[in-house]
Parts: sequence; C-alpha cells; structure tokens
Amino acid sequence: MLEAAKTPAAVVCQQGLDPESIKAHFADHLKHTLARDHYTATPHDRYLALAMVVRDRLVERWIKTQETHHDRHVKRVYYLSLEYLTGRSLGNNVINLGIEAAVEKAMADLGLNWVDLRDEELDAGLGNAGLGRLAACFLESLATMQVPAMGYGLRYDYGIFRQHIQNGWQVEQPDDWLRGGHPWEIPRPDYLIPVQFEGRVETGREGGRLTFRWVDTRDVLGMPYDIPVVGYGGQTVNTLRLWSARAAQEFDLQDFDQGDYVAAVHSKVMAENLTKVLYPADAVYAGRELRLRQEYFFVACSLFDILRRFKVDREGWSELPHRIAVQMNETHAALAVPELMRLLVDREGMGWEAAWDLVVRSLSYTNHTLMPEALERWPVDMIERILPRHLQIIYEINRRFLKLVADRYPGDLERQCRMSLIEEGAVRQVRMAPLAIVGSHATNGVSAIHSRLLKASVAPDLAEMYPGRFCSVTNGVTQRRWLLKANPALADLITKTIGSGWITDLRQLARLTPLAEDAAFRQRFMAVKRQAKTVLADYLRAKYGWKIDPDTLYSVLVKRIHEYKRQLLAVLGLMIRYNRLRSKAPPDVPPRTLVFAGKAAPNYTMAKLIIKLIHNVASVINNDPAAARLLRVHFVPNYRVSLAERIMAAADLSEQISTAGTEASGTGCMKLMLNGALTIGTLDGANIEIADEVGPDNIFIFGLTAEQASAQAGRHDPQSVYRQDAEIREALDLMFSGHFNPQEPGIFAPLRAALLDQGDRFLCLADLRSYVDTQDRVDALYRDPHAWARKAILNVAHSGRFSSDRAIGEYAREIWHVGPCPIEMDPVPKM
Ligand code: 26W
Repeated sequence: MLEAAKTPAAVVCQQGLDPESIKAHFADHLKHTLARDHYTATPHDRYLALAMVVRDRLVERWIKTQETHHDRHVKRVYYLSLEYLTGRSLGNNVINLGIEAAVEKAMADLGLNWVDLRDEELDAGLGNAGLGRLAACFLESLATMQVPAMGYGLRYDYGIFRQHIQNGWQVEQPDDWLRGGHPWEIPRPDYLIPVQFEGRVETGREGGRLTFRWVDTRDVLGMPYDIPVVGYGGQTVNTLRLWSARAAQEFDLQDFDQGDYVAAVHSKVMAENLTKVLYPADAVYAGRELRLRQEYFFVACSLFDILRRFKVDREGWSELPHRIAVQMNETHAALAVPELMRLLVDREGMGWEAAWDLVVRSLSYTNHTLMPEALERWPVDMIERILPRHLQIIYEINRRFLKLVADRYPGDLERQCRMSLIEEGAVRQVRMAPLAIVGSHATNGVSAIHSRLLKASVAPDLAEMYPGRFCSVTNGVTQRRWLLKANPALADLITKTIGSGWITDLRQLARLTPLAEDAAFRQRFMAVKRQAKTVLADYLRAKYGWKIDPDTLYSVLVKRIHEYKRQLLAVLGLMIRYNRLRSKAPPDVPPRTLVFAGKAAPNYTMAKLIIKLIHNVASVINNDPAAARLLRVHFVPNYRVSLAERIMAAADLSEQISTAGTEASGTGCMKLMLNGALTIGTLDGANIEIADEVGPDNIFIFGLTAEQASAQAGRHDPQSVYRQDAEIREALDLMFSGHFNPQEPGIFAPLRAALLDQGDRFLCLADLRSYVDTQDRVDALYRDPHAWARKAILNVAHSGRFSSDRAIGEYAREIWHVGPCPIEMDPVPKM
C-alpha cells in the first residue's frame, strides 16, 4: 500500500526511515535499552523495541514543532479533558510517519510479523466512552491540520476496568495498563507543579486593595508525562501532557522516627491515590470527593503550566486571549473558571473586571450530555472544605452574574432563583454547567439536535441572555485510525479508485458516488467487506472458539451499556425474531449475526442486568436448532478501542437506537458508516445528520422523534402496547417466562418492572413495533446483494462530513480563532 519511492531515497535514509536503519536501531534498542538477546526477548520486548525506534523518529519532528510554535508566538489550543481513549499508538504513529512499508519490510527481514508486533500493545484506556475517544480523535486531527495544540489530562495508573464475563455477568478487573512499560511517554520532573488543597483563606489589605492568601494547605505535586501526537504526514507533532500525583513529602520524619511506618507514608499514599484510577462512571454523576479532587488537581496543574508558558514571552496580560484558547471538555474541567480567576486576581494582582474579561475570552465549553443525572453539581460544603478560596470566587461570580440578571430582568425574582449558579435545597450545590457557560465565551453541543435541545432544555435562560455564546459543532472521527488503519483493504480499494486525497480531505469520498452504480465496483466492494467479516470471525474463533459465518448479516450494537441507548430494545426485537423462527411457519429471512459489546458502569445494576440478559438469550438461541441456522447472538467482552477497530470494519448494519433526544451525538455511528455499514436508527444525535447526508433511501430510520418522545413523558402506556400487540406480548412473555434463566429464577424481574410497571422511561415498547418492522425492511434489502452494496457504497461516499478534521476546522474558526502553523520539515513518504 505504501509507495516509499516518492520520497527521495537520500531523505528517507537520512531520517532513518528506511528498512535498514529501522532494523539496526531495533536491534540496538532490544539489546541496549531492554538488555535482551535473541533468546530472552518476548514478543512484548520486541513491540517495545520497535515502539522506541518509532519514537526516536518522532522526536526530531516533535522538537522542531515545539521550537517553531515558540519562535512564532503562536496562539495555542489547550484541550482540557479528564479522558483520552487513545487505544494503541504504534500502528497509527507508523502510518502518520509514512513508514508502514519500511517497518513491515524491516520486521519481515528479521523473521517477525509487523502486525503481530503492533497488536502486542496494550490499549491506553484513559477514558470511559465517546467523550474520551472524541478527545483522542481531536488531538490527532489538530496535529494533522498543523494547529498548535496541547492536550491536558490525567495519567491514571489504572484506566477503564477490564470487563470479564462470568456466567453472563460483568466482572470488573483492574486495568494495569502500565505494567509492561509505556514507551510513548516522557516524564518531565523539571516541570513539577505544586497544587494546594484544603486550608483556609486569610484576608488582608495591600495599598487599599483586598488580598486573599490561601494558607495552611495540604499540597500535592503534579508530575507531567508528555506523549507525542503526530499528525498525518509527520509535519506537526503536538503534545499530550498527562499529570500524575506525587506526594509533596515522601514521608513524615517524625512518625518515621517514632517507628510508625504506616503513619509515616500515609500522606504519600493519600496524595498518590489522586491519579490512581479513572472514575468508571458514564453519564451518571457520582458526586464523590475524590473525583472533585481529581478535577481540581488536573485543572490547577494545567492552568499553572499554561500561564507559565504564556509568561515566557513577557507579553502583557491583555494578550492572553490571543495566545491561548482553553477548551473545557465537559464540566469535568469547569473549575478552570474559578481557578483562572484565582491565578489572575490573587497571584497576578489583577482587578476583578479585567481578570473576568480575560477568563471569559480565553475559555470555551463543550457539553456532551443532557441527561439530568449526568450534570455535575458539587455540594457547597465539599467545595468549601477542599477549595475554600474557590468557593469565595464562585460566590463572587454568582453575585455579579445575578446582578446582571436583575438589571436585565428587573423584578423577575423567579428567574434570578432559576439562574443562580448555586442550587438551593437540602444540600446546596454549585451547578457546574451554568458556571462553565457564564465563565466562557462559547458553549457548544456536539450535534445539531443536541445543541438545539441544550438551549431549549438545560439552559433556556442563559441562551436567552447570551444568545451569541451558543453554537454547535457536530462530532467527527479521524479517518486515519477508523478507515486507513482499521480497514486496510477498504482503504486500499478507495485509494486505488479515487486516489489518496481522502486521507486528509474526507469529503473526497463523494467521488465514489457514481461507482455505486457500477456492478464491477460493487462486487469488489462487497469482496472487501466479506474479507473484513472473515478477519473478525477468525479473530473471535481463535479467542473464544465461536463459529461465526461471514456469509451472515453482521448487525452490531457496540457502545456503553445504558438504558437510554436501549440495548434492551434490541433484545426485544431479537425475541420477536426468535419467536418467529420457532413458529410453525418460520419466515425465510437472511441469516444474521448480532454482535453486542460494551461496558456497564460498575454500580449501574440495570445495565449489568442487561448484559446478563444478552448472555442468557444468546446461549439459548445459539443452541436452539430451530433458530441457530438463521440467528446467532454474541456479546464480545471488554469493548475497547482496539476491539472497536476490528468490529467497525466488519459490520453490515449499525444499530443506533437510543430514545430520540437522549444521545448527544454518538461517534460509533460515524465509524460504522465510514466503513460501509448501513444504519438502523432513531432520529437522534448524529443519526439525523447521517440521514441528511446519505438521504432517506439509504438509511433505516424508525421510531418516535425527540418531540414525540418528550410528549410521551407521563403519557406512554406500556401495558396497552402489551395488550394490543400480540407479537410484543409473546416476546415479553417469553423473555420473562424463565425460558432464558431456568437455573436463576426471577433474576430479570427488575427489567420487566422497568418496562411494564414503571412507565418504560426510555420508551422501548413505544418504539418496538416500528423497530421490528424496520428490521424486516433491512432483511428484504439484504436479500438483494447489489441493492445492499449500492447503499453501502453510498454510505461511505457520504460520510465525508463526519471527519474530526471538519469538526476541528469549525472549532478553530468559530470558537478558538486559531489557524495552522506549518512546520518546515522534510516530508515523510506518502501513502
Ligand atoms: C460524571 C461522570 C461522567 C463521565 C462521562 C459524566 C458524563 C460522561 C460523558 C457524558 C460520557 C460520554 O462519553 N458522552 C458521550 O460523548 C460523546 C462525544 O461527544 C457523544 O458522541 C455521546 O453521544 C455522549 O454520550
């Protein structure tokens, strides 16, 4: 696939990008860095050695990028995210450096398989789900588009838990992702940063001005680890800087001297617990103190670092918004508002108004969820104890803000109560989303419908007061990972057909449109799809012993397990299909393989029960001779980025079936479309825009709209659906008859109660008939391979809008006001 010959051989050799120097340096690292010889080296050692060879080749470009950004006094984007779901890095770094062919040859010369080595890497799973994966795609696009940018986050010792399945139940295991060493990071102890907690605030006066000193604090140090982020073409290498907590004091000498060794290290253990583990909550806010401490630690380290870098140039503070654009990824970073105020007012001695103006112009905020249970609110007394000075600042922000509200809407006390940043009640709480909106110049939702609902439902008063602050940027995914790397055969077919321009300009996929009408191309396209399906089947057979037939329709539902995402709706649809197949006159449907994957938050009982249900249903169906020929169900354990890459390439049908109005955007839907899957989905999140792009004939839309769904609140009567629709009734009766859980009676009762007795909050039964009928249309289309192939090709051809390059372009223009900074580096080989 690579044509290294396009780059002058001399440049390739000089940069060490040729197979011979890769081989030499590989041997060198294996021996001198890892102290291994031919006999003792494990596959993981070889992966490490190769990763170091690649890292070495990034370093010069990394340094050159940083020098250039510094010399040109560029404006930088700072992406503040508590989550980065990077997955594996070696494969993408090699692709972006243009050295895949050279690496493959070098390894083959040594009798090693490049792909096997590449897949030795453990996923970096420092995130829960879409929000974290989006952050990773965005960093890659920023580098590819040569935008000066830095990601900030936390270096958790343990990422998202490993999901193990025991008797159908999810069991969480710690994700010890650093155990084999992490070759991509470089510690920077010279930039260690002190962070204060607790203590008290001393008020004083200096020359007629009130001063605030935050004293008697317990301090923790932030140790930065830098990870290079290389863009496609290898020109720009930006940095992801992750903070790890270190004790300010290794141990208490007094306790040590008295022989109490446990007490002596207590504060060290407490401090370092801060970045021990990622909170595995997804869309259900936990409100735990350790989480608040993590958020503050991360924000404090990052802002301190940003201001330190700003101050190097000795420009006036008024330049700040021209040099930095700080993006708060969810309210997880919203403490940036009071923290930046504190740094400017208390430490730099700036007046409140001047500081506030800089804060608002420097910060912006992305909202990723409307679910009320996910909106962060921190108890006032918890903030007061842990961040006393910040509570004072939040009160002052609120006081001034409410005065603006009062001036604007005199006499409207109800509105003032509604808009207060402090929620009154049994427990007084700080509302973080409104704080982020008030303290920044731009707030965006992540799809058109989500941005509209954000204004209408979460922040109507703020949207009225600051209409210019709200905007919308639909999410995207990087095609370098999700097509070029994840689906090499399809990438190759596309490049052979329309050239390689799509790799950095995804809209060029539109040139495939006429080929949908070309029978020979359709054949080649479907051959590539079948090959990807075989690769997945082989992988699952080798790993789990499953026998999956690549000639079945692969329908995939892969994402976090959550009631609003409605895996339960898919199971209900499955019940109906199963009942039909068991009936006296079974329908003649194309054979299907239904693939589920996803993690449930460890404390989310319902979601874990849904995983159990899927397993029990799968084991009965897969062993029932009446059904198994035409229907198979598999739950693939431990969904993560590297597994997603395998699944996306192989899917025929993408199930995006959330209750309309609940899924902010979704990005899995984009990855699947890009790989030629057709979507069955509700008019929710990005599905709406996918439908707009591909046209109503090339997508299967079903169910209630967001407006219809919200009109159902309190009205929907699941019992009447049960009574009136015989097929649905039989499906529910079967599901809760004990047929799937003979040894475990009653375990699914909570699901039955949620559906039938507690109002069916997510409207599964309201949408089930429409879902099932639409699945029948999917079957009918799949019977006609050419008609299916045509629509699949049109889906790829119309996926250009869903590149994260497009999303980053919009953020850069409309929110950050930054442009690219080309780096003068010798080009790397072109694909
Ligand atoms: C408080 C803990 C917590 C942790 C994560 C609360 C909320 C979250 C996020 C909502 C999780 C998330 O990943 N959200 C997803 O973000 C994607 C990127 O914008 C969207 O595509 C998904 O629709 C949204 O669910």
